[in-house]
Amino acid sequence: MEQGFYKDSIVLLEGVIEEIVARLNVIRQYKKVHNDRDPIEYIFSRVKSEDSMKEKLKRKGFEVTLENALTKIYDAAGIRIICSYIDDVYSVVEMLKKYSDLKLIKEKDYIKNPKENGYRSYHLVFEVPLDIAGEIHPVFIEIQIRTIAMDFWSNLEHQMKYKHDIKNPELIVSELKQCADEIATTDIKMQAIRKMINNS
Ligand code: 0O2
Repeated sequence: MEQGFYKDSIVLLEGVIEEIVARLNVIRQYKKVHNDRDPIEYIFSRVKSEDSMKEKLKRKGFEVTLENALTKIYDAAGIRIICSYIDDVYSVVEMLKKYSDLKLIKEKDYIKNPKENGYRSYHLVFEVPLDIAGEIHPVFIEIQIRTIAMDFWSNLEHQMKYKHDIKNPELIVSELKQCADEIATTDIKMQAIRKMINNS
């Protein structure tokens, strides 16, 4: 088997993703059979690419080593949960925090406190005790939870990172910021309309 940057730790990173996605899917099924609303629309997951990990280690001022990738950077394993409504985002956050074996390492509410560029999302980092044949391996995982609209925006904004020859970057940044604010208003309105429909 070809050994990349993550070497045999790739098993831990893929394992932690599988474990958390499986837990989430059980809750979703459980809600469905009990006629309860499933707050999740889609779940995406990935192990951070080697190039992106090396770039992030350098950006954060760490030596490019596997040890640092697994202990200093928390998103080698990542899950993104996409919800329809802002309320759903917060209910997924609460759902995840109920797992008593997961240790919450970092929490950032970029919905209540958006980044200057307009980025909105809820980030949680957990340390997961991955049980492999009775041996416990602590593994970090970053979980990003956001609405469909926030996801649409951040995917487009993310493309800016990889384009270095953009004409009019100031215009694009300000257009994106305006879109982020409009999207936030629409997210709030959509939720209010849904409540009105449910209550009527
Ligand atoms: P990539 O290429 O998406 O993986 P910090 O707490 O600031 O020291 P960190 O890990 O940068 O450290 O935390 P943060 O702010 O929670 O960001 C983690 C990830 O969130 C990023 O990973 C992005 O995936 C996403 N993210 C954060 N800010 C933005 C933003 O402004 N725009 C977009 N599109 N995504 C963002 P990476 O490794 O930086 O990038």
